[in-house]
Amino acid sequence: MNPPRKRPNVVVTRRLPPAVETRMRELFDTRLNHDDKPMGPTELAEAVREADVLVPTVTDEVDASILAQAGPNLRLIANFGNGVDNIDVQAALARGITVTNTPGVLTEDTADMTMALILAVARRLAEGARIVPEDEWAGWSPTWMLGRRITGKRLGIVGMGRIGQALARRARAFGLSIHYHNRRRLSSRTEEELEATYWDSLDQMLARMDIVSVNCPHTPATYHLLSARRLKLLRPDAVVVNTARGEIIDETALARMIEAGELGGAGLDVFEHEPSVNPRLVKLARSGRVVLLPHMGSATEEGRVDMGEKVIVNIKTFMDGHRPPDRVLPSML
Ligand code: 8YV
Repeated sequence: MNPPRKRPNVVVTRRLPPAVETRMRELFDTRLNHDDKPMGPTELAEAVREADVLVPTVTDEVDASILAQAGPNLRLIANFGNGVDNIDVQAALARGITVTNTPGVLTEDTADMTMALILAVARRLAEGARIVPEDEWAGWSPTWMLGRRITGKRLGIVGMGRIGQALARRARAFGLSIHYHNRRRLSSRTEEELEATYWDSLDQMLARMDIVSVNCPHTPATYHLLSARRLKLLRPDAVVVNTARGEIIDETALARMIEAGELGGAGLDVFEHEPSVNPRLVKLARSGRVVLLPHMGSATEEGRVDMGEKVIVNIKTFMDGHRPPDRVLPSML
């Protein structure tokens, strides 16, 4: 008889929904982070030394120096999240560590939030929502709190993966015309279905859009993709929305241009140095031309449970000796 297989030692770096934590404890020898404090380099190094499987989130910087301290048992990093820019995937793969993520289950929620930010900036939702509770409403006026119409405007989507396409579907329903730039052009069938126009040149697309939404992953190739030079190509009343990663936009250049009236505004859910936010953007948010959210694009109860389920399936499949469904491959980086 084979000896019973040892349950894997799984270290989870943040609190997850109770149903997910309970199931993980049933299946694995799971170490939870009860006080939910983000782990610093010392705690992360300790976690990778002891774990067979690490379950990090966007708040964990699993870089090459952390991975260099991994113990011989660390075989899988099952990221609780879609983006894997918090992990040095190349360094992990070089050490024979498999990396997985949670694609698909946060697509609709993130696309909803992107659409909400487009509306919030164009129709001044955040400003308006402050006025009644702060007792500042003197009554209706025909010339007060005027935003900009959405219908008939051009939306340029930078990164037409799952989330970009889900956004395109929503935006069509709001009467926007859809334009996109992507590493790979979509099939003509999908383009027709989304009524989307492909731009091979990002620069040319940017110069013609009323609203630009960033929906690509953060990789070395997309770092500051919306650079100061590219932001200058935008129309002076254009709005920029980002629910992907802060690093994709040069935030300082963005803030400078909005301050100078060279851009219409921005709606941002993600920032380069989370949780700190560029003070110039914060100041602009007080004046109303910028709407800032604390990285809550995928924050729904259902989404978090689905993400947890994906993490569990990835770990279980891997531990059973099979290829986990959501492996991150070098070609995706
Ligand atoms: C998640 C995200 O909340 O999955 C992603 O890439 O940006 C977020 O929506 C976060 O990553 C969880 O780790």
